[in-house]
Amino acid sequence: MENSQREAYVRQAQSIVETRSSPTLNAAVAELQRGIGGLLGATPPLRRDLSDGAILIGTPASSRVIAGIGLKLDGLGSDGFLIRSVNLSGNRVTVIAANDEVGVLYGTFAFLRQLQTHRLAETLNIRDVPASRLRMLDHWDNLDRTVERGYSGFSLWDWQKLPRWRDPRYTDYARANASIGINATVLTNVNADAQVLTPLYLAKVAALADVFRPYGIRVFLTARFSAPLELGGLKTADPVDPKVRAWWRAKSDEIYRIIPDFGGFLVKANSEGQPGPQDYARTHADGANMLAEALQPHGGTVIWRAFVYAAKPGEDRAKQAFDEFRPLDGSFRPNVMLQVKNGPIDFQPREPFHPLFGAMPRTPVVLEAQITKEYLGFATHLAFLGTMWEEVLKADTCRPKCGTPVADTIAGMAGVSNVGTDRNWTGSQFDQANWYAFGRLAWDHGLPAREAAEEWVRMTWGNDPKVVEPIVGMMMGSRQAVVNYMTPLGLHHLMATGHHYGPGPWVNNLERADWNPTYFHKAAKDGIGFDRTKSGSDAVAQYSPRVAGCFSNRRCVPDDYLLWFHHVGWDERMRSGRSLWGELAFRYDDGVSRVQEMRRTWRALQGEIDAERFNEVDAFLGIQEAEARWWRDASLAYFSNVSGRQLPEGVQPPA
Ligand code: GCW
Repeated sequence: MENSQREAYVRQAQSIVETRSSPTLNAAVAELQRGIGGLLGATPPLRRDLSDGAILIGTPASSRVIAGIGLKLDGLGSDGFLIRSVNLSGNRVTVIAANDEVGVLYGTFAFLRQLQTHRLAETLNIRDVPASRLRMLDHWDNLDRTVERGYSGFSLWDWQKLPRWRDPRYTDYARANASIGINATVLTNVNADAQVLTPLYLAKVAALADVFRPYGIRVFLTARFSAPLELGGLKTADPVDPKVRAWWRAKSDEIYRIIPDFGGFLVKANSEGQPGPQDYARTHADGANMLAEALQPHGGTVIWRAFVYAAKPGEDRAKQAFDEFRPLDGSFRPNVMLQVKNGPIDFQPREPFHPLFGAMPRTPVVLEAQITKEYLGFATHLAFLGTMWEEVLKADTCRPKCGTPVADTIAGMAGVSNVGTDRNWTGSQFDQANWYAFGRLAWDHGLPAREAAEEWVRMTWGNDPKVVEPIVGMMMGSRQAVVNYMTPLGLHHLMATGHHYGPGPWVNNLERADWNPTYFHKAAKDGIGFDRTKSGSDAVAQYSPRVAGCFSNRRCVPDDYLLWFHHVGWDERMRSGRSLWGELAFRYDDGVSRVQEMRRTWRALQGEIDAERFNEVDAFLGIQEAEARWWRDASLAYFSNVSGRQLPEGVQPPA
């Protein structure tokens, strides 16, 4: 930073004024002191009185000055905040104000972000309110500390040492989350273990909740539907059985006695082998409502997942969640939310938006995204997901009318966490950006992915345009690179079995038909792609008529979703003028070229970045390039075989 700029910033951060101490306000003060001290080299003292250059933080209840200066706090809700430069008795003061203390904390982090990205204006006038009330991380952490689909070490939750040892990392986790607006965390895997609901574990959960509370983060747990059998010794978990209902009521009373602000339960039921109400011929609504009733007196919420595909064997897997849940709209209790994955299959590099968005007007819907990169190359492949989430948030549902993007249909966002015990938290330097961008987009659904990327780059790698521009560029193109070398043109679920790492489009022998890559690509002599139009599974009919009309129509459907919705002949012409086979080969090869380009861009930054992180990223990009080739070569070799077509000229032959 230039000296003159630094001095200007220092003049704006001379002291901090907090007039009532509380855990959350104290946390805000600590962040300001540490942040400003670290960034500007001068730690502002905490004062009770205002003077020039003070930062005054608080709520109308905590500060008489804030209550008295006519700030417009209505409409900010509990989480929104104002940051204003004001003149108070001749002193230039920055006010960070909110209705609730947690809003002050969010404002504090926003102020620090402006400072760290060198964008702090001399006169501040910021008003910010989150788009959704629920901004949640879902951990798929098991009680033995393994993490399902986790690529960054083990679970942060050290159950054995809890509750008495509170690892300082829990506080840092809470700080990091609060800094991006996350306000809820589900500690345990949706493939749930009932043990977490026992008194032994609940005491540990309560300790974590205590650490997170000042940072505005509420704790949720996953509830195994059969817990009344496993823990309660009952003979059934049937949701209409009075004993079962009483068991859940007592369990929730017990939880709230020790965690008064407990968030509630997240439930995966009747999906991939998990127990659920359908085991007793009841509906998802019966199950969710039973838990909702138990939580309701305490203000808790049931978040029920829509990721199911079991009910009608043989039905296109993409259709099943919609078919099961749409008829239930209106039958859930008010404290039930429905959590829907961004797309209808399963966190693929690209999917069209899930048809349930906009189709459940009487049910609060939470958009579930996967931050951990199960299908995008785990921790080593660089794939910035901000662009994926921006794409889904912007997608027009045309429900109830066109001009209604997914963002306007949701009541919250949940991200499957990529956080673990690795020293860098997320398994790679660049995967931190996905945690960051998730939080920022959950807060502001309209934030451009590029902006989230740039903020993160400035705060992580530096503010020099020499660094910012190339790295943002790499990030912005990275997800499309992965799409191209793994599953271009709307292909999906071609990953190797079980672990989902590396190519497996030839796999055709799995226990369930709808786990096989061949089920999804349907490549044969005549062509490739899943016909989901009327002549096929008719999954398109689940979208609004306008959207369905476009996806069904070869002239309207975007190339990106072509083979998701259509079975296309190998020689058919594409928009590019190439044949489908030529286009497929081109895209696979393009995916590899894009990774090579990222590598070159990164190499050119040598010397601008500390050697340790530079070398790690460089090595990871090397892995990504080798594996992009592997994907391209293996996939094209297989499809060339099935189609009986040679690789077009200009595309490198499989090694
Ligand atoms: O993406 C798939 C994963 C499973 C996961 C499941 C789900 C937690 O392969 O590991 O289980 O989705 O979302 O429930």
